Amino acid sequence: MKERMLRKIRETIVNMVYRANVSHVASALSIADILYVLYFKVANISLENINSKNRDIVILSKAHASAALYSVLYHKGFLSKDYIDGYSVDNGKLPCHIDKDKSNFFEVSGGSLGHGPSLGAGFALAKKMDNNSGRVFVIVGDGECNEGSLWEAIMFVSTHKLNNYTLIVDYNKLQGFGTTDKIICQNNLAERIKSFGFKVYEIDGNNIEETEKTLKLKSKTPIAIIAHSVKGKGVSFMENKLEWHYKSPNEEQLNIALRELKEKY
Ligand SMILES: Cc1ncc(C[n+]2csc(CCOP(=O)(O)OP(=O)(O)O)c2C)c(N)n1
Repeated sequence: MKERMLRKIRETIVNMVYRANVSHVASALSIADILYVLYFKVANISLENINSKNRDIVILSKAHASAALYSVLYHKGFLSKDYIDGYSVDNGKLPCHIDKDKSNFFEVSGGSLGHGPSLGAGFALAKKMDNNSGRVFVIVGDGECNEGSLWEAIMFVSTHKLNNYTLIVDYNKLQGFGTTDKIICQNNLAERIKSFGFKVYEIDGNNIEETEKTLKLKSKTPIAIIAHSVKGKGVSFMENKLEWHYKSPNEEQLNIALRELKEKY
């Protein structure tokens, strides 16, 4: 069955990036499915409970892919259209990288890679201390795993046995200037994270059913999900193409992308 929302989310992403003439469209398309599953099927976050301490927390640490988060929050009804129209334009409501003060639905600010995992660890520890049941989901890129601060967070989460913490690695094998294996190889990521006492799953991060099933699992230990994904997923000429980390589509490319999305989703 086609999940129409996946098309809408992607259409909004490519339109936003085109209008603002900014980078990171492929990074956003890579995590559109994960964010959709989190906000529409798994995470306990709603208009009603947004100010409650007991709700879940979702942190997009690879915040350069903010267009995906903004699009999902818009389609979920958490952000109004004027936010989307004001993405990365003068006096607009949404900056390219996430600014937590712009909406209650942004958990943390982001842009400098490697900070989300530790911020998430703080939320997870606080939830444990408060005896509250909420879970914390942190999404990082595979290139972001090069950051030492990510490993500090993993050690902290493991020491404090924060089993309400789930790290999701968007493993699309590309980063800004090359393939992840050539820059700092992350091939044995699952074994390394496992060695810190995490329960680790490897999934297809663009498969909705598998992603939903895995994100709903609970464990006595912290969880990490290595989500194998395709950078640029859904637009053939962007898929697995390094240059689409930085390029923005022109009008012709936008129209081809929108046509393709209509066919696929
Ligand atoms: C600390 C830090 N160093 C460098 C950058 C610049 N930068 C932005 S995106 C990016 C590549 C990230 O790659 P990855 O985490 O694999 O994400 P994806 O490929 O999904 O975009 C880099 C190096 C940054 N934002 N923060």
